[in-house]
Amino acid sequence: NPVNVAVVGATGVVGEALLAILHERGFPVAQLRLLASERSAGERVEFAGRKLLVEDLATFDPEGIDVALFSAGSDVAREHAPRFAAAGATVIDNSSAFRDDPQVPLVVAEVNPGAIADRPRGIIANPNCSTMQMLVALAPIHRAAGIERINVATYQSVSGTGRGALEELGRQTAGMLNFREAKCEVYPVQIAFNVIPHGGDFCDNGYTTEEMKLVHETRRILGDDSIGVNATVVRVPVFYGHSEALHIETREKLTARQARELLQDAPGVEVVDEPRGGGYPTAVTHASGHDPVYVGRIREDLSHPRGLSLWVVADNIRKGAALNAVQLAELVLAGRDGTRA
Ligand code: 11C
Repeated sequence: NPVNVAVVGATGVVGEALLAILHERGFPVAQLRLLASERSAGERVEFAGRKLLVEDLATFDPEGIDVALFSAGSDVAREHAPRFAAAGATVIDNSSAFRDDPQVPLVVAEVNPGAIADRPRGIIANPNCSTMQMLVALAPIHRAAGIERINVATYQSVSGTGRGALEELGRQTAGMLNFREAKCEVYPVQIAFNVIPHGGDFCDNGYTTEEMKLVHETRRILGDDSIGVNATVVRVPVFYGHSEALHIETREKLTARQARELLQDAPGVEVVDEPRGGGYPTAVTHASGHDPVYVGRIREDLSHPRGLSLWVVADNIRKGAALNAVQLAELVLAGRDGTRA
């Protein structure tokens, strides 16, 4: 049965993708309400060929909303998600606000879908994009051979930072090609023609918040606190699609061929691994605008008897955020218990 859906953060980069994906997948929408801050309220946004009005979240009454897809940052989620849940909606939140709340499941649709059933607060958390794609690729390997340790370096596109960052990369690139100096407003240093070893904020331990999300979210989603994760998050001048170089150590030996075969059968994964003819996935040639998590360059680590190296690429706005949120909403509808959507 169609349900009433609210999209919170409807004018953002992820909000826009949420609307496109709801439409593409034929999500059963009865009524769709688009919400944003007062600043964006009054704008019109397209859904299924119609221009819908964006309403002010602060004054919106959530009564009657069945599913609320939040993509408006942690502060907004902390303030408003509980209000929607109290009114009977199931909230799926894209921010990091609830990801370490034991009462809020943290779910990747292909990895731990069963976890959504236990949601006492009526809220489900969507993982961070770099964790999301890493675990779609690694969960099948973890199930088959057990992962002891993950070393990951990310190459994250600017869309992960939001619309302002997309504009900054475009502006700096165009400006520099015209011999103008780069103006930095979103990133602390120039992003055009550069790579920046910094995503999120720095923590006291020297890592960044983006790096620590890879540690904590991985353990929580795979349900194994013994997994060691060491991450370096890097921002690159790419518009859409995050790439990751993964080096993992498994408990049981897994050959590259075995890993390739496992991943060929894994949900949500597409293996692109014929590297000689350029058969490896990249953000631009494969990921951007597409749903799968692409895996290539699968090979055995020359320096470790149970080590594997992989290259993993996905659209951070789709699988990394909006697509997974819609998949979770689909799972919620599939498991409806009659009291909550
Ligand atoms: C980025 N992963 O690429 C981030 C954006 O915790 O959901 C999303 C932040 C989050 O910068």
